[in-house]
Amino acid sequence: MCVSGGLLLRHFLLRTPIFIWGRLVDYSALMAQADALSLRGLGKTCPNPIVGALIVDSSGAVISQDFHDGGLHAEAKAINKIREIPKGATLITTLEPCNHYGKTPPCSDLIVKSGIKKVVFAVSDQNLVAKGGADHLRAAQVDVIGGVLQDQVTYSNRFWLNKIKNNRPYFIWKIGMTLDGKVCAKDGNSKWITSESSRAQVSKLRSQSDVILIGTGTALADNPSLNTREENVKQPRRLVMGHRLIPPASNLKDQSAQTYFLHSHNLDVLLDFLAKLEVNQVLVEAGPTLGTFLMKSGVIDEMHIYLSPSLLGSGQSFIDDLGINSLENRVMYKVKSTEMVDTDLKIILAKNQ
Ligand code: AOF
Ligand code: ZN
Repeated sequence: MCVSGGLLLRHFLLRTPIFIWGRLVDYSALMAQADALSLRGLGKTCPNPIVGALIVDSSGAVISQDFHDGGLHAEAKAINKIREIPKGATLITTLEPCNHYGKTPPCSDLIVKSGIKKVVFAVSDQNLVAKGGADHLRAAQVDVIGGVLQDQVTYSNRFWLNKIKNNRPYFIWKIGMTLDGKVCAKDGNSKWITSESSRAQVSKLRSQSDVILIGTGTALADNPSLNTREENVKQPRRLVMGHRLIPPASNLKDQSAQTYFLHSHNLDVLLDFLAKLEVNQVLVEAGPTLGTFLMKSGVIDEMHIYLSPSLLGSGQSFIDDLGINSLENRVMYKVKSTEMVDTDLKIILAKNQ
């Protein structure tokens, strides 16, 4: 059975496998592959989205795939890899193809020229200057299906999508703490609260981040480098917020990565600066002072908590007084996932996902 467009049918197709030339093609499985591919662009694409694209032939076999890494758009990279697009090929892409002349010509035009007659995408383009690719393709007789695996891909691209919606980057606060919420012992030692495997995960998260934010307090107390141990990646940019001066010998002043010093305690100044950097996402590795300030300001979209199965009883808490006196005013998050990382429990919490 060969299936083609039609609104009702399309609605049906989003939930069920389909057949191409008698073969079963499950678009959600292919979209999951494109989604996984897109994640390889994390930390490399700002101010733009992460995007993964696959081309399958009429039998449903993947014949080309690529992802956006800050250069050409994913669809263009996947198309350019094949000399001649075979008849009956389908493009699977996590984002609706763009429809504008920006750094590159519109992907919608390239798709039409390539002879691809079917495009399946997950999330509509929310960028006002680039949107409209699906309509352009349909007008050129290309069969277009949108919304496949939309929730999953929306989550993967939450940094870019939220930036468009909220006009500010997405903030992730990473905290390694004891069971009683301590990030530093009474003697001032804050190193190695969490396991080696947890620290390796944080290193990876750094490599996927657009900028890492700390306060001068953490800079002076811990002298962190904030580098990633991942190989073949650019070290993430570092941003230190606060008025105190950082000594020239500080690791943050080494040549491994670009570091910005923002001599301010003001949220608007921070957001203006981040807008100039055009980042989609900020990894906050701050201590309680800056962390509490950002939490009170309402910008912490997500927390990654590494909970060590240990107790200190005394020492510094990860968060200070939020000025909340009643339960109904407490700050609520949703648990997105839990995972054992060696001996630690990792909890990802998000506000609006
Ligand atoms: C990307 N990569 O794979 C796709 C994008 O700045 P420009 O000219 O490259 O255009 C960026 C816009 O293009 C972006 O905001 C999004 O709307 C659309 N699609 N962008 O960087 C891609 N497919
Ligand atoms: Zn494009």
